[in-house]
Amino acid sequence: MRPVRDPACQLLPGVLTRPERAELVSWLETLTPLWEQRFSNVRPLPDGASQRALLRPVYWLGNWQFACLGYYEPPKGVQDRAVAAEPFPPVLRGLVDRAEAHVRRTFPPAAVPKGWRLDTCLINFYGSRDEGGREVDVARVGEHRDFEPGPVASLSIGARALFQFVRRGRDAGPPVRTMWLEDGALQLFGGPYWKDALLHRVQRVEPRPGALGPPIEGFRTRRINFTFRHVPPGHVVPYARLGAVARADVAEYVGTLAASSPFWARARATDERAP
Ligand SMILES: O=C(O)CCC(=O)C(=O)O
Repeated sequence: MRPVRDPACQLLPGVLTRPERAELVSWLETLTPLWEQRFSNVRPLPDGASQRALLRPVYWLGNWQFACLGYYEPPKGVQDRAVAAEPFPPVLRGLVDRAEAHVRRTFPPAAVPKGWRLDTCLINFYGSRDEGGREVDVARVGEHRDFEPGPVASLSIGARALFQFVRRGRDAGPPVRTMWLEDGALQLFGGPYWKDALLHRVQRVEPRPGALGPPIEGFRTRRINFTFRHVPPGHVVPYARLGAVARADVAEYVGTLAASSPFWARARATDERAP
């Protein structure tokens, strides 16, 4: 890994070897991503909101931030937000160890909080949805920020994506920085400017024939992004210890995950034994 000009916002091309990429693609095929609803089905919807599916299927490692529980958002939104999930497979563990070492070597020290580790991973599946036989492109993410503390590392595979940083409240104006995220590239950003003052978004993903990753009913994936973040371990809750309402919110998702993941099958069995 070699540093680039701005230490708090870097783009490192080609971080995976061919065998690592092949291992990652085979491992991805074992996953059953979830296509979550944005809000709870057991609690009232927020004022003015209507229920909808997320634009894309997802899978989480380290901890799962179910959309219906609200995402991890310290300092207030930390309880029952991050549910203990599967560990990283060896190929991602190796990449994350290299990324953490690179961040510690090249980032401004003030941008790396004490205890920071890349212990959480959101895997986003970008592509098109089948709507009555018509392919509808939903490969984008609107402007937002990631609330987990410290730098994030983002690995892309598949079709390249147009990624932009924009000023908060001025997203119709010119982007502050535009990057093409290519297959095998690792993007790193952190610190108060890139991570907190600006928002980021994926504007579009280039076309690509065929499909990537596991089969997902009604969806064709052409890009997969892994966003690694940090959630302090004290804020990660095992499924069996989630509050009763939160557990009811996610029970069906956990049932789906348990059907193909030994980790989630154990989490669910532990919950069934709980008093
Ligand atoms: O897909 C990407 O490159 C960015 C994903 C992202 O912004 C996020 O997961 O918060």
